[in-house]
Amino acid sequence: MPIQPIQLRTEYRDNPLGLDELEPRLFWRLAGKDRSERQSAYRILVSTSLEALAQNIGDCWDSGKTLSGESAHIVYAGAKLQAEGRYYWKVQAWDGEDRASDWSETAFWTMGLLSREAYKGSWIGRKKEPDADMQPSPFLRKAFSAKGKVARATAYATALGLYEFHVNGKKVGDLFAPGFTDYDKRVQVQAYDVTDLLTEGDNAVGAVLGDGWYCGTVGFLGNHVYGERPFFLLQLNLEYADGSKESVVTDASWRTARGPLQYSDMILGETYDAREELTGWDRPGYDDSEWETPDVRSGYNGLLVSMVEPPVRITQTMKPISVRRTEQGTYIYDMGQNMVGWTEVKVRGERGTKITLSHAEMLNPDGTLYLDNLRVAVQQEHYILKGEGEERYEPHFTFHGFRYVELVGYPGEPDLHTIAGKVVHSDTPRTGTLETNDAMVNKLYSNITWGQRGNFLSVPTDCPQRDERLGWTGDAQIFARTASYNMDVSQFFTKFMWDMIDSQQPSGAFTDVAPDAGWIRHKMWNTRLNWFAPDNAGWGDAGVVIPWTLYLMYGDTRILETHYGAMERWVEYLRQTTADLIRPDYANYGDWLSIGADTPNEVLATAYFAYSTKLFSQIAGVLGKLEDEAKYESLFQSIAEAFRKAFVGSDGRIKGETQTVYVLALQFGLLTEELRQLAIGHLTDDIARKGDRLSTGFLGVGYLLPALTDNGRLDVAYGLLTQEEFPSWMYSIKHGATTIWERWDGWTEHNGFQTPTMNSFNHYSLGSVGEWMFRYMGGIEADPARPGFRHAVVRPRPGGRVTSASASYESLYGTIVSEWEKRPDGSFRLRVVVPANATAAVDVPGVRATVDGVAVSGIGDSGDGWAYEGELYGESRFVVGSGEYVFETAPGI
Ligand code: RAM
Repeated sequence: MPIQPIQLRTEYRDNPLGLDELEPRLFWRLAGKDRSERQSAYRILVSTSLEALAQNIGDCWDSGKTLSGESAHIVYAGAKLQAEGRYYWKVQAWDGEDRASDWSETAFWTMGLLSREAYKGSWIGRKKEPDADMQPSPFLRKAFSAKGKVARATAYATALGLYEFHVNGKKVGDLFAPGFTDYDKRVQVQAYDVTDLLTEGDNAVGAVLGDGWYCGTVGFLGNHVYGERPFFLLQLNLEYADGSKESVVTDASWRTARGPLQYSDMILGETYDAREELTGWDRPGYDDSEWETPDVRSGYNGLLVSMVEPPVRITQTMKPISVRRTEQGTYIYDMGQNMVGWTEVKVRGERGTKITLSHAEMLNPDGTLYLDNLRVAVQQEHYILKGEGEERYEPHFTFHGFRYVELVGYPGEPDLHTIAGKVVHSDTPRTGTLETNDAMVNKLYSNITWGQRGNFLSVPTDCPQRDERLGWTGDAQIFARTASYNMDVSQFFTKFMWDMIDSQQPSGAFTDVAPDAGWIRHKMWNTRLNWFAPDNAGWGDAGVVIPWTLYLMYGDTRILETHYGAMERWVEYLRQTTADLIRPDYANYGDWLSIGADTPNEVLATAYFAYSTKLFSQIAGVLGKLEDEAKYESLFQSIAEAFRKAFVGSDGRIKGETQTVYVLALQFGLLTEELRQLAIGHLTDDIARKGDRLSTGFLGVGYLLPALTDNGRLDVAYGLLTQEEFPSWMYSIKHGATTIWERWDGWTEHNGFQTPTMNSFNHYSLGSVGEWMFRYMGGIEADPARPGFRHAVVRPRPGGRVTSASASYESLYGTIVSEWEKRPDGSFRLRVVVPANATAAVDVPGVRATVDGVAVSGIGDSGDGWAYEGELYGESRFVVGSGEYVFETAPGI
């Protein structure tokens, strides 16, 4: 059997709807059982007709048999795509021996409306209630008649605010739509196929609106950041069986009313009065004569773009592990996990009874909820019963970060089945797994993934509980590589780059927070301190680091092309605001939340300036812009030289002498060979002096273990990984952490809780060690020359108390596995799986290797999917094609 194309995707997605990308990229994987399976050619057919496609007619595009091994990012190159077009496609592949596969199954995508003029509707909302401080959520509805059988119905919906869309009594779509963008500049539009929900004759559509990021509380910026109240826009396009067309759009003919949602705010929680439910409001035949005429907004100047980010969904339901009755008669539940989302509650009781659900991450020593770290956030729901048997309730436009839930005013005796925790985040499917022989290391990895689940909600937020929850760019860039091992963040970060672009300053500066939520525009930063300035080192650099990460992990060159100019402006901005290539002391966050170490701002900022410049030169190289590549490489060399002159002594000591100055200089390539040797000595001396402990903050921590490992001190890296004394990762785990904490000292035995003004227990930044765990410990590394894991480097590094590890990564080509064990006799076993159409270089720690139990003799090609390249510094190197291989090395090494 030759290879077979499977899992077709368009723009990284399964059958996406409403694209506005005129040259969408196509992806597939290849299934094949033999070793070294590869594709030598493909043929793609695209048609608007399933019948034509079945007859192998690609009337929109027939790529012809194309000699190419590429099976990802194939750019559509057929007839011009039309608004609302539905495009079916399939692909055939040829293997290395030129044997043709069967045609794949058919996939499709649809195009969106493509032009502003195509939106015929108006933005509608409900007038403010004069006396209410917190506004009730508006309900909107429209009854209409479909004059015949509906052959196709597509709804294009969005809101300034949040919306929940309903069609004939059914809720359609996902959570927190349309997502967080800079609403002054753009809003995402969601497309839904609602054909099956409509009937001939009477129908009804409706929406419930939430304030969301548009007009509700955003972080600590207060409310009304973009607008005063929410508005909804709908274009429902109907195609009848007879070919005629009709649209139902939002306009003044809709009806609006308030319903049971007294208020629902991201940061301030929700109150729901079930007595005010509008039963049947989203169905035809409902009497809306008492409802009001909606308020029509005059217009909107931002862009209407097709949804790029993955939808927010409930991905898991958690059961509490215990419940305890307090002296006050309330009940405190422990979910067993610090999680993000909300609680669903079941209740029976008298009409008018009010119950309250309160959420917290930690407990005070007296067992009460620790609420001090929430600042102005109120993680509470109030539910007022209608008293009609069992009632189930979960909130609508709010979310919380919590492990503990307090139930107040509950009628009767609640038990472990009364509540359930709903885990809510951007639905970025899991791509990584990692397990070792060490339970604490496994727990650390689990905590890292929970940090990501808890904080990737439309944008990468810093924390999910207090009044902040903003897209801090420094946090995002340091964690981006870890994030992309854990989950498929291709679309998530593609969208976030638009947020960064929308907030990029005219000067070229990328901001500390994106979307900047009006913060810069409204000059809400403190100019004297440069606090919340637009260009902090390690924050603004996200504008270069994130596209580069998407290139490495997904082989995405379009993201580099699209944002090339913006990245160039950033590097030029940095260049122009330096004196003699040394960045001024203008990086106020520094190595944020480092512990017992103060990295000088100018050292840190100059190092990051060099790093952004170097990445930009590499990006220019990838895009074939050779002049720029040379120009910025030479700028990088000059910055490195200026850095050494200004900050590095001949003894290799770097100004500040913190662990972070050493690791940044080492990892960004700022030192000469001689200085490198000296610097690694100073770094390890500092670690030893601190009792084998770290002192790095957000920026240093991501490079700490890589710097040690790359410079021959794997032993020190493992020592830090498994250090259990404060400050360390394991310290928090020893004290019950189920997520990564914002601060090393969020809670300590000696001081208890840190200052409540900034003490999140769910912040992923210090979890950027996940990158090292995959790249070095697990050993799954990307090769920048053949990115996206077309060619992987598998190089596991056993050490410390970690004697076995199993890592897997779901790449664009399929699953890569690196599973190893170091035995007490020193022998080493490694199982590697490489997906079809990919290859890997495998470095096995040890010599005298065998492959599948057969001793390797001499350098060369085995003819069985692998080639032995020989021994190198105590390692054996193989190059392998797809398939599964078991490598072993002799004992005693
Ligand atoms: C705090 C948050 C965030 C960080 C900024 C500098 O508000 O901890 O993670 O990026 O400060």
